[in-house]
Amino acid sequence: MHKVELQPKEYRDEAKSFWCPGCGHNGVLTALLRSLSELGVDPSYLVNVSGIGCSSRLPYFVKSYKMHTLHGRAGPVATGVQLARPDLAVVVTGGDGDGFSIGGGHMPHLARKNINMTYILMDNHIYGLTKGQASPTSRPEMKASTTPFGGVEPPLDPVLYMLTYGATYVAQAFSGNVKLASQLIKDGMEHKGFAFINLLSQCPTFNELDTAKSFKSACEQQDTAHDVADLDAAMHVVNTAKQEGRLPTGLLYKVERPTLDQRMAELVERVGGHKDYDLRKVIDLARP
Ligand SMILES: Cc1ncc(C[n+]2csc(CCOP(=O)(O)OP(=O)(O)O)c2C)c(N)n1
Ligand code: SF4
Repeated sequence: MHKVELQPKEYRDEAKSFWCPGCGHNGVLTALLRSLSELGVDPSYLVNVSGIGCSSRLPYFVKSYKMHTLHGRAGPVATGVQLARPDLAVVVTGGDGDGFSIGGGHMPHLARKNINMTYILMDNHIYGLTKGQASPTSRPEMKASTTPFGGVEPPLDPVLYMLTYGATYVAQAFSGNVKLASQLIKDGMEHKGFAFINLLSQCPTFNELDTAKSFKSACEQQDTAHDVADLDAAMHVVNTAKQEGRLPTGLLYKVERPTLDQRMAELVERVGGHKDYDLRKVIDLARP
């Protein structure tokens, strides 16, 4: 990674924030800017990709190359960027609806293929930009515009999904805990592989149930240390916390596994591939 020395505020791009006052996404941005500064990431080697939603506006505020793509498609677009230019730092930022509803088909493959990127999910348990519909992480107790009498479906847990999908780095924090959130983003960016960080982020405008206070208290009780390379231990920590109505925070799981770009580079080397390869040989193979 190309290094520079910049203050967190120097990573803030000019676009004026459009988030509501008190929106948890502000904490995610502050944490990300701090992580970039601590790592000394060169903005010209950084690509911030997003989908659609309030959370997906984040790249406008970060000095980097950036792409504001389609709803649920940030992951696949970021995959293309990463495989074409493995020397760049790729960060995806998006919401729970974006990532686990419309984008839910892509998530297992980002993790299983171990694409070298950092995926920051801004989990507010609601669709913010479209004015408050229930999302896949909404708790049934929440009354949303689409569920005025409460929900009839259980929520999914992004962290449990990611552990199952084979992500090599899984962490969670409350976005208001900027110190922990930035530490986890920093570690995630340093990690070679698919790093998933779930940041609980309140939407005071549309979600009256999951407030900054409730997220903070659910995240407050830290779990006892476990072996982060042990998948069963990580699953156990998450399941136990869930049963107790807590949200486990910090680094939950981390292992090293070859990334897709590494495997592809190895394959190219094994078969002696190069950009001047005579394509007529491939055509000859197809001749009857
Ligand atoms: C294909 C498609 N379907 C639906 C929409 C409408 N839409 C815009 S944002 C959004 C959801 C936003 O929720 P989330 O991803 O949780 O982010 P938040 O706004 O809460 O940060 C939806 C459904 C869209 N833009 N494109
Ligand atoms: S609607 Fe909710 S998620 Fe969107 S900016 Fe406002 S507080 Fe944040």
